[in-house]
Amino acid sequence: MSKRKNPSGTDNLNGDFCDFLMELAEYEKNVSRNIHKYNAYRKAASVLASHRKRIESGDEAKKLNGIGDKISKKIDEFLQTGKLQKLENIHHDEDAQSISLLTRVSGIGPMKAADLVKSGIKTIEALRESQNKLNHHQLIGLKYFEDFEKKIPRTEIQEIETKLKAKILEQDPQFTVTICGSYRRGKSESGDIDALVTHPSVVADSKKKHNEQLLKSIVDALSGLVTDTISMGDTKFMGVCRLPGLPARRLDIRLVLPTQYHCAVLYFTGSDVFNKQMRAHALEKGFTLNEYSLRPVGVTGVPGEPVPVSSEEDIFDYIDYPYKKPEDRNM
Ligand code: 8DG
Ligand code: CA
Ligand code: CA
Repeated sequence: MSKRKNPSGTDNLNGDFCDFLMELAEYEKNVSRNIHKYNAYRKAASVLASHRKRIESGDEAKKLNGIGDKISKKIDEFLQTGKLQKLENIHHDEDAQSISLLTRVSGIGPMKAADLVKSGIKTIEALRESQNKLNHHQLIGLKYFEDFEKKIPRTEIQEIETKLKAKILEQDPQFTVTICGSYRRGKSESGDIDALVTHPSVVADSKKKHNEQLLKSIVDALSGLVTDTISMGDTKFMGVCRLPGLPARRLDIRLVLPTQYHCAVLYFTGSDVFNKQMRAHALEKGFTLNEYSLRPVGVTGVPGEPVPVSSEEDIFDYIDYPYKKPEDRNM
């Protein structure tokens, strides 16, 4: 039996189903570009992962929230034959495989990947011969393709966090910095680094120019750690960082308003499945929650003014949702 864990840290007794559902999800996102099916497969995988009993039939699975007729039939097929014909077909579809491969390059989305495959570019080597077809982000994605495929060990992010905070706070001690994403959820490895920064001078009516300069001053302070810039605006830096002798890593830095900091930390901590669940709960309680604010929704359906939030716990409190530590948000 598999040793896969579910979010509550117990063994995932349905790990083999989750694996094929996640593979189907990726196919729907990258090849079919059907975001609804992508979400449906991921939701089903998440529900099965936290189900504390091995599922023994499609009918049994169907009783769970988020598993309908189609997925229940796939579970039966998998239980009876040990495989799924749909996945077998996908594995033998060369164009589908090429599209999936090219979407692994940072900056190449499903559309661009399909375009490239249509024009005969089907491998990373072929892409290296056709760099004129790529924009700045995609070129960096290609340059670091092998590095970006590697997971980042937690200890390495800890080291980057220490350096990042030291350099930013040295610039101005009024900055607040939080590394969010899977790292904040306590994962032992992460795909990239999601940093959030705020500063008292970032106010609702502050000029774009001011925020742009502030973000630039942060990135300048990180010279030596940051090696490439993918893009930089007034609220978001996308780039690359690396520690000496180690692979290059994707780093995003977002500059947010102090009043919106906790909503942003909550949102960018994720997981995105957890965010969806929490947003749905907020709606049931008459609130709308996003990366910026928590707002009551009036009877007319029009959101009101944001409620004041001074911690992540506040947000849970307002909507009567039992507080979950970041480590318990790994759905
Ligand atoms: P990873 O990098 O280790 O693979 O995992 P992650 O840190 O959970 O994922 P991420 O893609 O870096 O996104 C960071 C958080 O942002 C995520 O946990 C929740 C939030 N988020 C959503 N929806 C989306 C979305 O559509 N795109 C991105 N990039 N982030 C999202 O809730
Ligand atoms: Ca991340
Ligand atoms: Ca990210």
